[in-house]
Amino acid sequence: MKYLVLFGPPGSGKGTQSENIIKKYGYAHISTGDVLRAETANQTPLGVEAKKFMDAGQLVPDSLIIDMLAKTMDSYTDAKGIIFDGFPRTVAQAQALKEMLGKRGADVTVMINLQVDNDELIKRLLERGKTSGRSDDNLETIKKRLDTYNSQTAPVIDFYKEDGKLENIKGVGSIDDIFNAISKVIDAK
Ligand code: B4P
Repeated sequence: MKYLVLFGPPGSGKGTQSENIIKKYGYAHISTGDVLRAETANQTPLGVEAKKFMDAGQLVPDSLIIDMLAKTMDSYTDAKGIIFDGFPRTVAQAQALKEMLGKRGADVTVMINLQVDNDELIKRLLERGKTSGRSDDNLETIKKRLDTYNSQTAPVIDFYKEDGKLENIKGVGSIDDIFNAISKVIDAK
């Protein structure tokens, strides 16, 4: 089974490209953002707690996310592959994922890092915010998310670089061209 980490700053296209990977490769998909939004919509205790952080442009605490991910992953034992979309977002989450997979005798196959500059990210998120109903639909929250990304999430890149799993892909240009670049990386693994 392949274990794909799809990584990048807010608005880099993780969700968009995950849809393409699912269509072409039939992999299972775990988006921590989607799971959190569903928990929030259903007003579960986790959702109520998570909403406070998401509304403030902050990360949801590692302990909540790691428990949630372990439960979700256990339901995908027969998949050809799993896409981790938006996870890990901290070095502690990356370490927890390595442990979880290690218990299955497995490891991350590749970490795909979508590289997009700040101006483009802000433009995309403001545009998405017009219809998404997400909390990051305004410049203030978007800037907080980008700060959080730079301070807490970007260090995850070095974790995977040192582990020999990092593949950088330019995340600007047509969605199809970016997907072709991602496909080449997946096919090579
Ligand atoms: P997520 O749901 O992961 O979403 P995201 O980072 O905002 O966006 P993504 O990169 O998927 O971009 P998209 O494809 O939509 O996170 C939401 C929140 O959940 C976080 O803030 C955090 O609080 C919480 N959370 C999630 N996981 C967590 C974790 N592990 N730990 C702690 N907290 C966690 O693309 C954006 C827009 O750009 C779209 O409108 C799309 O159409 C457009 N677009 C995409 N590709 C394009 C291209 N090539 N050109 C032009 N536009 C493009």
